[in-house]
Amino acid sequence: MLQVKGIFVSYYFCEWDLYLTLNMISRRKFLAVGSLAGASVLSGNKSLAKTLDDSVFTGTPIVISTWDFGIAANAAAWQILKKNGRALDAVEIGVHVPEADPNNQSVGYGGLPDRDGRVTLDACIMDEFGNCGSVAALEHIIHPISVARRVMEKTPHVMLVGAGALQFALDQGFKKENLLTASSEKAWKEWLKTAKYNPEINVENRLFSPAKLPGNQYNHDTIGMLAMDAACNLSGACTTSGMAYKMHGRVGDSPIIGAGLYVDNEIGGATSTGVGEEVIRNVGSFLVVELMRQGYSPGEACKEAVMRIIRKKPETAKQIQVGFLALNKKGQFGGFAIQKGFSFAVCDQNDQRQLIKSPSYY
Ligand code: SD4
Repeated sequence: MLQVKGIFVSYYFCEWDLYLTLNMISRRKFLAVGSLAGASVLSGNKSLAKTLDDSVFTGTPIVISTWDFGIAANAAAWQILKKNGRALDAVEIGVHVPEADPNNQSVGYGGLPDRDGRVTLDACIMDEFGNCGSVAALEHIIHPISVARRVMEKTPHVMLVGAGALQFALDQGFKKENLLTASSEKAWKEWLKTAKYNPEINVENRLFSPAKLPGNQYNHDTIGMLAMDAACNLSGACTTSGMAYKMHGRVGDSPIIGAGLYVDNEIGGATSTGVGEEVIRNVGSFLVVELMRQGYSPGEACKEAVMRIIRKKPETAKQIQVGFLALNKKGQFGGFAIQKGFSFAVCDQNDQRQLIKSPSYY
C-alpha cells in the first residue's frame, strides 16, 4: 500500500492505472463523512466500511464508455447520476444517444446492415444485483437496450432472439420502425459490388478529429457503458448493430453476458468492442472482472484479456481490433486494445467530457 495525503490507495504496477488513480484522488470529493469513509472504500477495508452508515456515505458517481461518441452518451447518463439516480437508469438512457443517432452506423438506427441488407441489433444490460437481460438479432426497434431491460425485468429469461425478441418488443409497446437509413443502404449497395467481409480496424477513428466530436459520421462503433452511482452501485450496458455485412443471423459478443458485458457489484464491470468472435472465445468481459477480483487493476485486467486473444490467435490478432474497458468498485478505470486507435470517454463530477486514448498491444 502507498499512502498519499492520508488516503490509502492500492499500489499499481501499471503506470496508466496509477496515473488515473492519483489523478482521480486529487480531484475526488468525499462527501458527508470525509476521508475516513473515503479511505475505507478506496482500500476495500470492509470491516471499517461496516462501521459506516451507508445512508450517510455518498460516493462519487462516474460513467465511462467506448469510443469517441461515448462523450455524448456519458453526458446523457450524467443527467441521472448527478441527481443521485441509479446506475442502471443512467446506462440505459446514456446508450439511447448513439442508438437513436442516424449518423452512427454501428449502433441502432442507421446501423450498417447485414449482407442481406437487414439491420439486426444486439444489446444487453446488467444491474447491481446480477440481473441481466439481452436481445440478439433484433430488427426494427430503435432502442434494443430498453427491450433488453424489459427482458430482464418482465420475463423469467435472460435472452430473447430474432423474431421472438421482436414479438416481445411489440407486445411491450415498442414501435416497429425502418432502421436502414438512406446512407447505410447506399453503403451496403456499394459493398455488394465486391461483397467481401473484411472488418476494418478502427473505422470509428479513421478520420478522428476532436473538432468533429462527438458522435458524428466519423466516429462510430458499438457502445459499451459502465457506471457507478452515488450509492456505489454498478451497472452496465452494451448495444450495437454488430459487424457490418455479417451473415444474417450472426450474433456477436455484445449481447452475450460475460462476453460483451459483465458486472459484479462486489468487484467491478467490464465491456468490450471490436471483433466479437474473439471476445466470445475468451469470455472476455467476465475474464476482466475475474482478473480484477484477483487483484488486477482495471487496465491490467483489460491488458491480460487482450493478451489471451493475441496468444491464442497471434496471426488473427494482427488483423483485427478488440478493446476492453473496465471500471472497478473503487471508481478506477482502465482500457486496453489490440491495435492503436481505441478510445474511451470518461465523465465524473469534475469533467464530463474526457476522452482517453487507450493503450494497445501494437
Ligand atoms: C460485434 N463487438 O458485433 C461487436 C461489434 C463491435 O467494434 O464492437 N465493433 O462483434
